[in-house]
Amino acid sequence: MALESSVLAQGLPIPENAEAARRMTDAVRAAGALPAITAVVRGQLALGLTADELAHFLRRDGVHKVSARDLGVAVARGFDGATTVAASLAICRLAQVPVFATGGIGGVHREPAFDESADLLELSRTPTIVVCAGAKSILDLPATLERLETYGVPVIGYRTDEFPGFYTASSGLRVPARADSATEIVDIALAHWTVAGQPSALLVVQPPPAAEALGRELVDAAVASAVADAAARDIRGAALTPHLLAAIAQATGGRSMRSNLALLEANAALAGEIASHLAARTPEPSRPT
Ligand code: PSU
Ligand code: MN
Repeated sequence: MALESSVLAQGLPIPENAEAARRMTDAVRAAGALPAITAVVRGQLALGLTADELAHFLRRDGVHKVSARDLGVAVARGFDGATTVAASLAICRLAQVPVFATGGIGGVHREPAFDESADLLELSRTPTIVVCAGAKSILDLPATLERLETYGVPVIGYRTDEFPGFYTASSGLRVPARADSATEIVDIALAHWTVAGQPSALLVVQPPPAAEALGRELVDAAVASAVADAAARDIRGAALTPHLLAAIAQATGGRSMRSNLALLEANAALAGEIASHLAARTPEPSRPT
């Protein structure tokens, strides 16, 4: 199963990014699955990093943020690139990786400027189970859910009826379906792909661990000031998401970061469990002779 690298190189500060990488990969292994971090390493698409490569990405000097549209440029120019959910899903599609975990997906941004993450488009065309804690309330969550419906992406609440708001368990929005076990999730994914013939991802949303979740008022206030600050400085495009994340970490006195680390670990653990169940249900891929 796959993990992204943009959250490590752009989403979290040093040294918490190293803690995130360690906790996620340990959680996947503890669930009996094999973690592989996606990236572009000196122009090569990578599924799994060596210890040296990971250390370089965690130091992040000269590491570009790479979305799906940037993969060709990064390969042709020989860049090092940390892959967003969108670019990581493109790699999952190429390598037929069936399970992927992240913290929060990108989505439809709030006003003032139109901005919609390519994560949504790649979810529409990648048959991979994606485990996340919903999308951050830096985004327009109702519009993000509507877009997921348009794109044919099932949203499955893991032990919840609500779409989580990343740092918070509740967003006030209901999910269209719920599952209470990894086997139920695997059943739905196999039915979605093989019986219904759908080409899209299955988005599994899990609330952040209760002990580290933040209150909705705290998050709403931090988000409002982060969004206003980004608008005042006219920050747009690929720089917007990393800027908002850093502003929220500052506004919550680092509490958002503790919850970010805890939910990354929990999502990796659930994805590892799903990958183990899926492997037990599907035949071994045929190996070239
Ligand atoms: N959510 C997080 N941390 C992150 C991201 C999302 O909690 O670092 C990253 C992911 O890699 C996601 C990307 O795919 O931000 C979305 O960026 P954009 O909005 O530019 O598509
Ligand atoms: Mn964008």
